[in-house]
Amino acid sequence: MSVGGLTGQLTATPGRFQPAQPVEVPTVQLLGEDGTLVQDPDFVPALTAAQAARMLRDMVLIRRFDTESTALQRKGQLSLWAPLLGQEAIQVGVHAALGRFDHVFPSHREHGLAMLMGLPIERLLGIFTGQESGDWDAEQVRFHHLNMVIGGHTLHGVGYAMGQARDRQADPQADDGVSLIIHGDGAISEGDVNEAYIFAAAYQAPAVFLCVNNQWAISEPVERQSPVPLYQRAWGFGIPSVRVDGNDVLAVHAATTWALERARAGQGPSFIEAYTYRMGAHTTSDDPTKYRDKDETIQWQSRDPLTRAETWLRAEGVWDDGRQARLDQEAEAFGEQVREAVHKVHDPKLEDIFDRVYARPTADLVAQRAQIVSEAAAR
Ligand SMILES: Cc1ncc(C[n+]2csc(CCOP(=O)(O)OP(=O)(O)O)c2C)c(N)n1
Repeated sequence: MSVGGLTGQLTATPGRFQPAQPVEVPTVQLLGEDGTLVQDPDFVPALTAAQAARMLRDMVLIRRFDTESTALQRKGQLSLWAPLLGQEAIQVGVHAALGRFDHVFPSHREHGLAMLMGLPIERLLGIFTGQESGDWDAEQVRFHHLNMVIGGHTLHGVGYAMGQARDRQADPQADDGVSLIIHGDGAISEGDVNEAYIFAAAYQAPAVFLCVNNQWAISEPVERQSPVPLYQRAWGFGIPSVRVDGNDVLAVHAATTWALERARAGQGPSFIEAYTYRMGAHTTSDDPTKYRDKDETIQWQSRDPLTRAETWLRAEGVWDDGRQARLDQEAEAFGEQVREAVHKVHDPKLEDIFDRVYARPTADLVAQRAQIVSEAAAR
């Protein structure tokens, strides 16, 4: 084809149209797979021994919550469960980095983080019995609705972050809360998510995107969705980004701290890709042996986030058999608590659906609520 004397032929100039070489994927790791510390010039773990030991404890309890809940589903006491086995370091690392006013907009697998933020476990289990609508007071818990519509919550999170920034513009005494938005590798293909990135970048929203790359969106492998590493996608939106080892609690903590500080300092959004692996099924109704190789799963077992943290803490002299035995006991008691919590799940009251729709309910809603209450009383 020739237009105005120009030919439409492209010459294959390396590096001009796409990278000549596959782009390197540097991954932040502070705790090696053998549990020894790794130096990184940009991220230095700043934790006391007590904080680090607390992280191990939290990971152990989250794993217990997850295995108990999976068993509850097998016993027919939950309709469904979305296991988080292998992703504990992300939820604990994030939790340890959060400030007291920060808000979390989760995906559908962040049960451990929800628990650490103080959401009663029966409310989480209730989501998976189908009795809980997730209408807890998110302003109070700072952990928003567990999102089942893939990616939709990223827009809510960015909108909220923009509100947080406006609050501070209007009142310098307002709190310093920012928003942390968690989504999966599959969510990155959703239109909503890409709109969220654009909004966050355009308005320099105090938002952190944490992409949990567990490599599978149900049966879709991440490579099919993105020929480039996910953290590099953020560059196209002008969002600084980093990939971290998602099975390394120290790396997740350090990167999340970095990103939250940027947001708090008015430097806009950041993106963290936490590279991990979903050890279990997508949910209890799925069979991963149908679509993925057993050896892949076995390989990831050697990168277990709990073992790595424990090995490191023992080498540092802040963990020993005595502490481990006490933690095992605590986990046993907690397991029983989870099994009891499933019996505390109640059906919601019909009139509750009107609560928290608006900050100030409209006259129509007040009237509808009153009508439902009186009809229920007359039955
Ligand atoms: C808008 C929308 N499309 C499709 C689905 C069905 N669905 C549920 S989970 C899921 C995969 C999500 O993968 P990812 O974002 O990587 O999160 P992960 O489940 O791996 O934690 C899909 C496609 C959905 N819930 N919502």
